[in-house]
Amino acid sequence: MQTKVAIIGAGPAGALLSHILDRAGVDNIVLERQSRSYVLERIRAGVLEWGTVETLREHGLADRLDVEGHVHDTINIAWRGTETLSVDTSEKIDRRMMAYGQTRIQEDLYAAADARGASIVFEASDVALHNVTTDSPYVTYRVNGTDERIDCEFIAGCDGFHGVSRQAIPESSRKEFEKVYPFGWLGILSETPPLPILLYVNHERGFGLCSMRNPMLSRYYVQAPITDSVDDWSDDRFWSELVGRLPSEHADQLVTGPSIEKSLAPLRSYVCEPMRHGNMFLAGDAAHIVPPTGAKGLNLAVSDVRYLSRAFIQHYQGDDSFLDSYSDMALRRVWGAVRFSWWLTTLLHRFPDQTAFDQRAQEQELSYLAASAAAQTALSEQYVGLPFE
Ligand code: FAS
Ligand code: PHB
Repeated sequence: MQTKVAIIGAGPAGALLSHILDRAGVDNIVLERQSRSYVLERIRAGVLEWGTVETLREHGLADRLDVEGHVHDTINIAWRGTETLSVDTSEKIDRRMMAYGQTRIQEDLYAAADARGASIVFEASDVALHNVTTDSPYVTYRVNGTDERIDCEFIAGCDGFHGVSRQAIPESSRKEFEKVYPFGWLGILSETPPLPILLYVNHERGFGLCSMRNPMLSRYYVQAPITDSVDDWSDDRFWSELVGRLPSEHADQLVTGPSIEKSLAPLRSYVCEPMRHGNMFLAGDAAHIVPPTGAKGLNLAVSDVRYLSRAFIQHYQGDDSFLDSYSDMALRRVWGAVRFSWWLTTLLHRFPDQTAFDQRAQEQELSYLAASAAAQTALSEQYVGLPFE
């Protein structure tokens, strides 16, 4: 098989890249290790930067989002069990966020792929990248018991943190930056009415988060020891911990119910530099990971794809400037989101070796945030997402 761009991975990054390239007439084939249903069943991100909403709208992917999405005007942080600060991002920077689950975005991307007859190969195993530093790279893989090969001009590694593409950059050519956090997030979905606001919680027992997917589907998280497993967390224990970390004004509004999904996610910050090696380009979690505190993971995948799709399209129009600048441009936005996510994680979580001084210092920073319009503007523009380059 021949194509212009071979895309590894059909998560949000790969599926969106394929969509944009197809609309621009740039031929591509997507190879996905898992089945379509497996990808669609994964529960992940829930909050979209406004730039992500605009990107999906630009490419005809926002019909359902514009009906089912819930616009958030405020970021709210509760602390000390009694205080709550509310930052109105629309008042501070005239931009908002949208609550719309990644699962929905994946469904919308696959529906669009079906409608255009896209080439997505599911259950492709043993994907391997070859000759990435030559002008004739190719990808091999196995599907339905048959070995296959795709000759291409470029390879887009959109295969997530545990994919193979990043390994195509020799260790001698890549710099890796990593920070592993000493705790995880225990997340549940419940078919209950959510709180009316997006609410983060700093508490001496640990972090909490109240979010949503729709008016009858809530998404909640509590910080949990990384040594725990999901089996250590009954629904009763989860609700008791979450309610115990909330000020009473919010705890009284919380509607509990049976979990329909429960998972424990580890937290890490990770960046691979560069995001290009020869004619292979990384996008999304293949190149970087952020703790979900800043709601950046999915949004970074979208911004990488916005830059990379422009670079490929401009290349086929005779201009390589965006290809040549892709890695540096993407990494400027990645490091901005990585630093912000690290800062918010450090501010809101309880670290195992934390002292009474550290807890007081966190609470003082939250008091300052509550009192300072300048600090709230800085929080707003980073949370909602800085403008694209
Ligand atoms: P993805 O990992 O989504 O997709 C990569 C795809 O490549 C997968 O479908 C995988 O099957 C495929 N693949 C892997 N190896 C392959 C191979 N060798 N060959 C072919 N295909 C291969 N972000 C937030 O903003 N908020 C959150 O609350 C949040 N929660 C998360 C919870 C969990 C458990 C995880 C793992 C991530 C979470 N994230 C969250 C981050 C998440 O949303 C990612 O940022 C987002 O999925 C990134 O999209 P992709 O880069 O496409 O990577
Ligand atoms: C979610 O709704 O899943 C969510 C919201 C905000 C975050 C992380 C996850 O920071």
